[in-house]
Amino acid sequence: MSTSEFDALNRQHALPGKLAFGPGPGGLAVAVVNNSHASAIIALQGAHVMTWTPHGQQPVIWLSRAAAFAPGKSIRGGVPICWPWFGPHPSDAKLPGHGFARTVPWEVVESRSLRDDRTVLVLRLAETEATRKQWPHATPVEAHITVGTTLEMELVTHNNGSAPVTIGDALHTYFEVSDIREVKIHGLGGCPYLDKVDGGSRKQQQGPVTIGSEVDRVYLDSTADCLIEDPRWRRRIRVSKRGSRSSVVWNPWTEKAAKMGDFGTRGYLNMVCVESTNAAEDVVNIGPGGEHRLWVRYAVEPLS
Ligand code: TA6
Repeated sequence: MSTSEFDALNRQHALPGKLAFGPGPGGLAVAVVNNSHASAIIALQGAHVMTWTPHGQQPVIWLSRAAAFAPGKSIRGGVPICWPWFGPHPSDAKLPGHGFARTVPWEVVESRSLRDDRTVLVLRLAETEATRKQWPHATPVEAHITVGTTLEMELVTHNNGSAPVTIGDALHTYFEVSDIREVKIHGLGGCPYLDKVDGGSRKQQQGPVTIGSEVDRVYLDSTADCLIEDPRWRRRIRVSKRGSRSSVVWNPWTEKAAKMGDFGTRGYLNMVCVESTNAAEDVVNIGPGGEHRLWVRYAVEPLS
C-alpha cells in the first residue's frame, strides 16, 4: 500500500489516539490499536489479528518470532481466519489448506470507538477473479473485531446466491502460554474427538487436555467455554463461542514445528491452538439469503 493509500485510509477510518493504519512487518498493511484497555495489531491481509495484549497482561495471542510476512503467505500465529473450508479442500488438493481467506486482502468497512472505549474494526474480504475461481459463490464475508480487555471476533458469511452453500470455517487462534507442559485445557471433558495424530480415530476426552507431545484433535459436540489454565502465569484464558459445534486443539510439538520452519526453535512450548471451528461433520449449510455467524470472546481471568 502506498503512502497516499495509507493517508486515504487514515483519513477515512483512523480513530485519533486509538487506531491508525500503516506498514507492518514485511510491508503488510496493518491496523494498530491502542486504547485504554489493550493493544492489538491486525493485518489487513486475512483480517489477521496478529497480537492482542490487555494492558498489564502477558500477550494473550502468540505470534511466532520466526513468522514470515509476505503478500499471499499465511502468518504463523495470531488468529488465522480459515474460510470457506477448514483443513484440506474436500475435493481439490491443489487448493490451499484452510481456504484462501487468510492470504488475500480484506478492506476496511468501518471503525469506531464504543462508549466503554473498546475499539471496533470491521473488515470485508475483497473478492477477486482469483478468489471467485476457487469459490464461485456469492458469499461476502466480514470480520468484526472488538478490542478491549476481552477480544471479540465475529466472522459473518452472507449467502447472496439463489442456492444453499456449505462452508467450513474457523478462528484458528494461537494462544500464548508460559510453558505448554504445565497447561491444562478444561471444557472438553466427555467430548468425542477425531485424533489426527492417530489416523483420525474417534476417541473420547477424559478430563482436561494436557500436552506432552504432538496433539491435533477435532473435538465434536463442543459448545462449552474452554479454559486454558496457565499456573506459572497465574491466569486462565476463557474461550467462549457461538455458531460453532467443534473445536480443534493443536500443538505441533518438536518435530512438526521444526518441519514447518516458521515456529522458531522452541516456539511450540509457548503456544497452544484452541480453535473455534465448523469442521469435520460440523460444516454449515447457509440457505439463499441466509447468513452464518461464528463468534468468539477471549478473556483473561486470574487463577486464585
Ligand atoms: O488446526 C490444526 C491444523 O489443521 C494442523 O493439522 C496444522 O496443519 C495446523 O492446522 C496449521 O496449518 P497451517 O496451514 O497454518 O500450517
